[in-house]
Amino acid sequence: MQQTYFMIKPEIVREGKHVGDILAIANRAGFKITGLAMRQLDRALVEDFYGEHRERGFYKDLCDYICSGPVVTIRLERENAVAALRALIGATNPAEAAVGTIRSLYGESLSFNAVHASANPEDAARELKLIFG
Ligand code: 3AN
Repeated sequence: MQQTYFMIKPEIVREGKHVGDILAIANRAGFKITGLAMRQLDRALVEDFYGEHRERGFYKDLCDYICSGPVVTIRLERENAVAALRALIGATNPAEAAVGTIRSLYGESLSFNAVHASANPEDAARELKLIFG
């Protein structure tokens, strides 16, 4: 079994309508939810979380956005969890995400793309430690 980090971003939480649907999609795909919390993340944690993007033009806006309201933090477990969850959420840009993926269903744009999922097993371990301790 492998673990990965999944996060429902602020605009979805603020709207309050699709959190359950998104969790259900993960459960239907065979993921077990082993950690779950709705949290306002603090700025320093978010800057660390997205540290690999520090030099990118969108870094400040990305951190502002993730800190703009509560997110849902989720630890998921499944065989091949990291790759399976990346496939389930779809491409970073919802306009390019395959039909039926979470970002194609609920993402608005590249900047507001509904959810985050760890990109690789090393990131999953780092992100789970940052978020769940
Ligand atoms: P992913 O979330 O698919 O792993 P990353 O790690 O490349 O994608 O980007 C992290 C987050 O930064 C994305 N979820 C998205 O919200 C934002 N982002 C990525 N690229 C851009 C961009 N060119 N312009 C604005 N926001 C971006």
